[in-house]
Amino acid sequence: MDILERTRITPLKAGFGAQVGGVDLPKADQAQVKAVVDAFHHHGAILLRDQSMTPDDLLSFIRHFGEPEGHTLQEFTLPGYPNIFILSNKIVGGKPIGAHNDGVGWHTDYSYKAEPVMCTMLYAVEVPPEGSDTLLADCCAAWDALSPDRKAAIAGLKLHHSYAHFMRNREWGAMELSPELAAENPDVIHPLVRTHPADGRKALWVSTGTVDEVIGLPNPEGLELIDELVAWVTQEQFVYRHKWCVGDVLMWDNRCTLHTGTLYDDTKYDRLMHRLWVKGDRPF
Ligand SMILES: O=C(O)CCC(=O)C(=O)O
Ligand SMILES: [Fe+2]
Repeated sequence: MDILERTRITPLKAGFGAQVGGVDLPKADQAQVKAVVDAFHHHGAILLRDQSMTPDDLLSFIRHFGEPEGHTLQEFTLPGYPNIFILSNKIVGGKPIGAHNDGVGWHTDYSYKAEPVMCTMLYAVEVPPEGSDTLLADCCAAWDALSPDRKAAIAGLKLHHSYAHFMRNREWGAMELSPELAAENPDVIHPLVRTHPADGRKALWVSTGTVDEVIGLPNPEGLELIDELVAWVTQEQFVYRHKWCVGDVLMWDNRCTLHTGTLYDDTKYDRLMHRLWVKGDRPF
């Protein structure tokens, strides 16, 4: 059987994302892994269901995409695994084991860094039977759908991103940065329209949370433009809604997507995800 027969690729939604079937990740051969990595770089997101991955399996697999990135808040990493971050509402021994509701609100990961993470992987260990979906927006389709005039008007804009601004204003766990975190996370400027290095496709790379200014466009107009563009990118026609099952591996390409978590009834249900990041390049 050739690689195409063994590895079934179907879109997550028309024109976006790829569900890859027929692959058992810890046992995958080189050709299968290459097909999975290629699908990732060209489709914006990939999903593999029914996986059974130890922390070491997750780390070996993610290395096919690049070098794992460390996490900003080390207190929520898996003991012994600084590159595996825990998203959870669970409390063990009186202490939260992970970050809860961390990704609620449209954003792209690590956008407050000069080299934001290229890829985010979530592996579902425990999922609520309802709620907690993860939504991915296709920033390339959103860019392509703009009129030529609108594209020309916004093409050269640059955004100011600030971790301090994000942490001060977020809905859950708002805080002022410690002097150490502030020193590790200076503000950065990124283009609004980002080019994908795999094939040159353009993405409308807007975000909420870390963006506090459009360079050269004073507030409130700057932030009004951001709100308008985020509303454009996150229209239903550009969004894939992922409903979680235990064993799902979902990976998205932060160079061309926005994502958000959603709430769930955390008084009734537990959620536990392992998150891994892959280092990225400076956006252009
Ligand atoms: O929990 C989720 O569904 C999304 C979390 C998120 O934004 C992230 O891990 O980067
Ligand atoms: Fe995120």
